[in-house]
Amino acid sequence: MNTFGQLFRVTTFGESHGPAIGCVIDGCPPGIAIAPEEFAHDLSRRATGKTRHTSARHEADEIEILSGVYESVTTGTPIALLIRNTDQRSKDYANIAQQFRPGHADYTYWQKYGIRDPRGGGRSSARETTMRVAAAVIAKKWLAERGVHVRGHLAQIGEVIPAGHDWSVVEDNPFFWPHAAQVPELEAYMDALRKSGDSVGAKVVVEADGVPPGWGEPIYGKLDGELAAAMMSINAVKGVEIGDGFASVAQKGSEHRDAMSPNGFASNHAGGILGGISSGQIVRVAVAFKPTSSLRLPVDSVDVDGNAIEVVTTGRHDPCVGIRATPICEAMLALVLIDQALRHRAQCGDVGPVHPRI
Ligand code: EPS
Repeated sequence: MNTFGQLFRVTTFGESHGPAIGCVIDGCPPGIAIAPEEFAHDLSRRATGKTRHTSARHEADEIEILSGVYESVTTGTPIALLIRNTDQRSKDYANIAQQFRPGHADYTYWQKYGIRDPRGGGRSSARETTMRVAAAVIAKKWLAERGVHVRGHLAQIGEVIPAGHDWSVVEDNPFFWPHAAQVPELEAYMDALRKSGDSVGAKVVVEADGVPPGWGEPIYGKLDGELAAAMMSINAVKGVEIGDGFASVAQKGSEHRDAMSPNGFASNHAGGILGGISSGQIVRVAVAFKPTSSLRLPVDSVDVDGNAIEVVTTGRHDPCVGIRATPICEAMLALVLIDQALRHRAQCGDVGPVHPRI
């Protein structure tokens, strides 16, 4: 399955070292103004090669709009977006073409299909997430026209957590970190990690403001259920929390419930979702990324013939793929929201709530 969404359907295609990656968006509303240059900002936020803390691969990530847009406005017909790969170094993968990297998808792809494209991780590469971000540029635009805004930040790298929270600094540092004073500490942490040859996990928090009450479908199309599936579909994701998430386990009901008054909700433990439907509060999602498995540190493994071997991965790998993941999680949040908004409009006739909101 390479398609996501029911009414705003995004199909991505392509491999990391193939000639190109791309997507087709079917069901996009007509009339959204979108020019090729509007993709650059989010694509660059996600891209490799921008700082020493991410993979050194340099891709221009230039979007070609092949269809569905006329005179910079969406027409309602399928939108095809293409990005040509230009900086593949497939020889980096020659040694591991017949080997399995412990912790990597190359073993499971091989078992499932009997064949795999080992170059750059093929389809399982983080390169695929480029097209999610591209598709979400259009979704974000449609949502913004309806007062819905999506943003995110990094909330943990390894054992380091933010010592403060200021949204205004998130876009000014290479880590999407919400506390500027810690950036030198993170730089030193990542430099030491990179030198050691190891990798580390990370947590991203994304939120959507302005979502009206009513988006999300009971029972199987729950907003939180679809958000979990969307985030889990990103490579390297191992956990998703909505609102207080796993911390809810230790809470009492009297603490977890969000008191209501004519002035609104007193708190937001629920993460803006009740019964799978948006409550009108900020929708908040936390996403856990595992440490990258492509390491130059040797590890025991097997080859395709079942022989015991020692694997060493060379190449330009991210020591913490979560560092680039904030725009990807934002993209999946936007794609879920536009799809749910269109589904709500299809059934209920409008994107807004039925009753005045509290
Ligand atoms: C990736 C490995 C690296 C990264 C790549 C994701 O690929 P390569 O070995 O070809 O340099 O550069 O990320 C991207 C190219 C991208 O655009 O995100 C992996 O194994 O997932």
